[in-house]
Amino acid sequence: MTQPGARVVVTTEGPVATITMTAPERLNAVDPAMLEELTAAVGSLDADPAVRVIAITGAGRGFCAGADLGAGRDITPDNQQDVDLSATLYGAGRLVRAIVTARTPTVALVGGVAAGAGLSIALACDYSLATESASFTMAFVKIGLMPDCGSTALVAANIGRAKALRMALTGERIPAPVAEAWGLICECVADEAYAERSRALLAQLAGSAPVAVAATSAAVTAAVLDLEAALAVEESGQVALLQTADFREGVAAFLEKRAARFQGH
Ligand code: LHQ
Repeated sequence: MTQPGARVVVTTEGPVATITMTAPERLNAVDPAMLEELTAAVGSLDADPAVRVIAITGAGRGFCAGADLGAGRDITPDNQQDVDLSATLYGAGRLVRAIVTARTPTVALVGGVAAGAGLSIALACDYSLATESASFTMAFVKIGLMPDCGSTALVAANIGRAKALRMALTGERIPAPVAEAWGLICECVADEAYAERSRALLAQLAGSAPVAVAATSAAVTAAVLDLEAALAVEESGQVALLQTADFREGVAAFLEKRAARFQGH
């Protein structure tokens, strides 16, 4: 168990390890330090043979609202904001890569909204279980960005190009029951059944043959997902978009709770 007050809390119960993103006041939006801790936690749990399943979840009413759009805002001049979010961009890419390549089965337990990088974290896992009241959004378009953190590939691999473009171009919030029907996530359960279903699923995966499970996940992933190609295209595109006035306007509009006025530069 990590120290109290930590933004990333790791608990283990027998063979089941749970990583909890813990910034509930911002729906667990992630900053570079959290991303580094999350990646390190996935790596060390994956290397521990006593751990047979890794769950990733969020504290409070959200799963993860993506990059922390307020990170460093008060302490860095405006023209440094891009630098800060680039660190988030690459840090989130490393986390998604660590989850996708983990040999231990990974489960996203999604009890609330998953947005931007939060959506990628959920979809990177081998299994995504959500409550009926959870929701999923690519969000990026609303702040003048393109999807990143592998989501161009992760989303399209699950639901196809048409619905992936629908999510990417509208930023609409997809309710968990619809996400399940589309194949975006593995399973959606009634809120009151979520705790029990989570326990049963984690117990089942923890009892599966570890080498077979690792081979299965790697094979299915290899068949449908070129994560490295997606990350390369996304990261070069996003680094350019982080320099735009439209991105700065998008973030300012979100933080000021108003509609963005994009100008195309
Ligand atoms: C937040 C956030 C947030 C800070 C809610 N940050 N505070 C990485 C880096 C580099 C390049 C770009 O790409 C990336 C990856 C990304 O993830 S970019 C995408 C970043 N995420 C977003 O754009 C999503 C922003 N959030 C939202 O659109 C909404 O909050 C959602 C739809 C997630 C939830 O809406 P509601 O349920 O209505 O909640 P809310 O908006 O009222 O948020 C609750 C609080 O959380 C609120 O703070 P307040 O003090 O007013 O209670 C928000 O400001 C805060 N929050 N997301 N990403």
